[in-house]
Amino acid sequence: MRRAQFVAESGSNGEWKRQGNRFTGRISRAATSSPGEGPDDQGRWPVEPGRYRLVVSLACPWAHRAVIVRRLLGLDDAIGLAVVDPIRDERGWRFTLDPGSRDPVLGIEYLSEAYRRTDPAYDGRVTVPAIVDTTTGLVVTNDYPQITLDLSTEWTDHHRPGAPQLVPADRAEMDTLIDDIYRDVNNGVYRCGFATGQEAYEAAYDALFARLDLLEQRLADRAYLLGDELREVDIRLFTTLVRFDAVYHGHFKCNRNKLTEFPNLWAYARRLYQLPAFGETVDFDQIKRHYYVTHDTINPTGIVPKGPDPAVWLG
Ligand SMILES: N[C@@H](CCC(=O)N[C@@H](CS)C(=O)NCC(=O)O)C(=O)O
Repeated sequence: MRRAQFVAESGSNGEWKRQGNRFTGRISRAATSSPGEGPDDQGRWPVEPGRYRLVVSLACPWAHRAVIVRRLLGLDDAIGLAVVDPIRDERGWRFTLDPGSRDPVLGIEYLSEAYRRTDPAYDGRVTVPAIVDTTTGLVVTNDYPQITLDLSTEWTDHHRPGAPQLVPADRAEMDTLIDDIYRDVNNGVYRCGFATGQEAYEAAYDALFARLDLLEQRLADRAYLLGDELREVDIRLFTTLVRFDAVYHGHFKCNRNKLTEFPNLWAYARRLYQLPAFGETVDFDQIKRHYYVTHDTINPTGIVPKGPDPAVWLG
C-alpha cells in the first residue's frame, strides 16, 4: 500500500474515509439565548446580523457552496466573509491575503487558533468552511452540509427581497439526490484521488462516472436538477463540476471524460457559471494552486498545470 495523503483517513483497502465534522453548533431562529449570548442548552446560537464570520478558502468546494448561497440570498452584509490563502503552511489555513496577515475582524493569523480556542484537545484536520463567532472567537460550526441549509432556512429575515428558495418545502427528493451526489460525485472525486489501492480507486471511479451518466440523462429535459427552480442541490453539484476539468480530471485521475464532453452537464454548468453568484465566486488560480501544490503525495513536484483555458466557461 502506498503512502496516503491523509493517513488517519485511509482504510485498510486503500479507500479514503473523510473525517467527521467536529463542530456542529447551529445558528437558529429557535435559539432561546438573547443577542450577544452564547449557545442555548441545545447548542443553538442566536441569529444576529454582523455577529458571525464565515471562513472559507475559495479553492475548497465545500466552502464554495457557502460562498454561493450567501451571495444568492443577499446575506453579504449579515454574515462577514474571511478568505484564507489557498496554500496552507505547517500550521494550516492562514490569513496571509489580509493586511498584516491577520483576519481584520477575528484578529487571528491561523484558523487553527479559533479551533484550538474552542477545543484545546482537537487533533483532526482544521477545515474550511467554518463559522466563527466574532464576540468570543469560538468556532460555531464546521459542519458544511448544515451551514448552507441553515443560511436558507434560519436567516430568512435577512434574505434579500426575491431571494431564491433553495430548500423546497418537501425535501425528500432533494435529500436523496444530495446523498447520491455527495457519495458518488462531491466526495467521489476525493475517493478517486486519495485512494491508495487500485481496486478502491476503480470502484470510486466507476461510481463517479455511473452517477454523472445518470445526471447527464436527468438534465436532458430540465434546466435544474429538480426541474425549473434553482435549488441547494444544484449548488452542491456545481462546485464539483467547476473544478472537474481543471483539477479532478488530471490530479484525481477522474479521466473517463471531461466535463466538456457531457453535453447536458456542460451546458448546465456553464449556465450556472454565468450567474454572478456562481461565476464571480470561482477563482481558478486559487483552485489549481491549492490542489496541485498542497497534495504532495499525489503531485510531488508541485507543478500547477497551465490549462485548461477558463475562457471556455464564457462561450
Ligand atoms: N469538514 C470536512 C470537509 C471540508 C474540507 O475537507 N475542507 C478542506 C478544503 S477543501 C480542508 O479544509 N482541508 C484542510 C486539511 O486538509 O488540512 C472535512 O473535514 O473533510
